[in-house]
Amino acid sequence: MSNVTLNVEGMSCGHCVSAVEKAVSGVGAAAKVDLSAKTVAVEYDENKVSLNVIKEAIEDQGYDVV
Ligand SMILES: [Cu+2]
Repeated sequence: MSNVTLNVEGMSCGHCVSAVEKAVSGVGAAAKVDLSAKTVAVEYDENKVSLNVIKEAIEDQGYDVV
């Protein structure tokens, strides 16, 4: 398992949190959003999903991974 914390711009409320967490779980990873820190801690199995796919899933929801 890999753990990476991403800085994500554009998240502002609980709806954003669930959108991001749902998007990440949709590609087979787990996400924990810290709204005030603007971070998303992701945990994933690098044999199953790449970090790029996770980033794209978040960006597809309209947020910027910086
Ligand atoms: Cu929101």
